[in-house]
Amino acid sequence: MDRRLRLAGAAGIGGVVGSYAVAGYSRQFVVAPIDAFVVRSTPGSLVAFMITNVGEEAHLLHIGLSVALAVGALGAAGVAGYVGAQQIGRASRLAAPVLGGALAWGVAAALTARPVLSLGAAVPVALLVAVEASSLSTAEAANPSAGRRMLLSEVGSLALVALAGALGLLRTRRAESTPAGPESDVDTPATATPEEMQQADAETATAEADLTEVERLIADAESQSLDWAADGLPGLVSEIGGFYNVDIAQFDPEVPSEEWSLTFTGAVGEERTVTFAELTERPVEHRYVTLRCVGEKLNGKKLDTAVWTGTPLKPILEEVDPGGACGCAMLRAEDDYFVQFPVDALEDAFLAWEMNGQPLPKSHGHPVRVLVPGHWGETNVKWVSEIELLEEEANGYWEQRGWHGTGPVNTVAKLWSTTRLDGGEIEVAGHAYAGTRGIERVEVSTDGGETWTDAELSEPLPGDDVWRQWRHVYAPESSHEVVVRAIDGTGAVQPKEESDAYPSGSTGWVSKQVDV
Ligand SMILES: Nc1nc2c(c(=O)[nH]1)N[C@H]1C(S)=C(S)[C@@H](COP(=O)(O)O)O[C@H]1N2
Ligand SMILES: [Mo]
Repeated sequence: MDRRLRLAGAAGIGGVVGSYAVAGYSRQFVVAPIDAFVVRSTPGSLVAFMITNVGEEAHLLHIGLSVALAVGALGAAGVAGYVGAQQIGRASRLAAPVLGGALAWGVAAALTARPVLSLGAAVPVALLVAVEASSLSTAEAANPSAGRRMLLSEVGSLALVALAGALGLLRTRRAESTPAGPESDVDTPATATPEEMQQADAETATAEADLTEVERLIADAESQSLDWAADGLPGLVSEIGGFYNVDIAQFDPEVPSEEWSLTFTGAVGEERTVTFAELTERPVEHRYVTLRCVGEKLNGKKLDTAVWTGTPLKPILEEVDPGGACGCAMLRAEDDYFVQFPVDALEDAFLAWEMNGQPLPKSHGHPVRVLVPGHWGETNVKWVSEIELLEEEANGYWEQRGWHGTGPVNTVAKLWSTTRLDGGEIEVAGHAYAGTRGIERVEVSTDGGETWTDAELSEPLPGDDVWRQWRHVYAPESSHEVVVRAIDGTGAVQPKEESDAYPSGSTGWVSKQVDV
């Protein structure tokens, strides 16, 4: 029994590591579908608790569980093969690894639907079962060198695990550094058809033609950024690599542009499917748009801005003649994410395929995402695939889990940095955002909220859904509490009353104790 458990552990780890070596940290990794299942079956209240209290590290928990489940499944396959072969009879030295490997292959292929890549999981399982079968027979033969051979095989396995791990890491890095697109997709055949090449050319061409315009917008944002002492804060346009990320799935969908399409279904005059080529031929616009996640803490950093390139959704929507009694639509995506939304609120929505002049990175929805001005991050559906016009309201993914995140964002002024300047003065700085209401003023109090002074603000960037930077420098007299609040474009002061992110977004004023 003990031996079998050890074999299961070794074969399971070998299989998972082997799969990682060939697939990297992608959707083809055996752990990915298990993780999707784990995430899907986690109760909403637990997810909300994790997001607000544990944060990003919570991912480690479900990924850890999913890896353990994958090890268990592949290990069980290996042991089943081994035991099965023993039942059959004497031929177990050959039969065991073949059977064990085949079962592991079946498990991996069933999970990932990638028969060839599943060999990466199956081969190590077969090898480890083979080692066990042969060590058992040598042990039975009381071979004096059996102990040494066992040790050798253990050291050998460890080395293989390390090698496979390195391979997988390399593969993951490479997949991340190449912009997500046809070239980084495993399934793309090596020889592209003429249409495919044209398609790829068109995509690069739009990227190039737009570059100057986008570059100008990025340069404008740079020159309008406040000149502050603060270190490590985003500019008015966030770097792609620093742009926050929120995904329901740990493994992002991989959707080549030429395989992408958006279908309008449900209560429409006529069902209609738009391809990537059709979409990018429509009138192109570049917009500064800020996104903020409803699940972030009051002074959290799930707030970023990019220059997005895309086309307005409204004209396309009008072409399909939308109907439906509720005046609402369900937006669906390739990762089985879905958001329900009033059609009116989609009036100003945007279908974006570039971010800061680059094709959308995989993690931000490649090839096309929705941007809805002024609404919480969750409405900005990535990898969007379907817009269904509904007759009746229905809950979206997060709404099913108790969140109220489809409405307009709350007003917030972040206090992201407190810097002691050389002269002994203190600079406080951050970003402020109020969606389409815009930021009118930011006020700072250095006496715990008794008196308020206007902070310096960056010039507003064009667009109706962009943050602003604020900064205030003062000479402290004694230890004190600094508080910051924003006033939006309608004149409303950011509400003082404090609440957690769950379910409607955090509220309150950010404050910080400063000791001098
Ligand atoms: N398809 C899909 N779209 C999605 C999500 C997702 O998990 N899947 N997350 C949403 C949430 S909660 C937020 S806050 C934003 C984050 O966008 P980003 O990852 O590009 O910053 O995307 C939204 N769109
Ligand atoms: Mo979010």
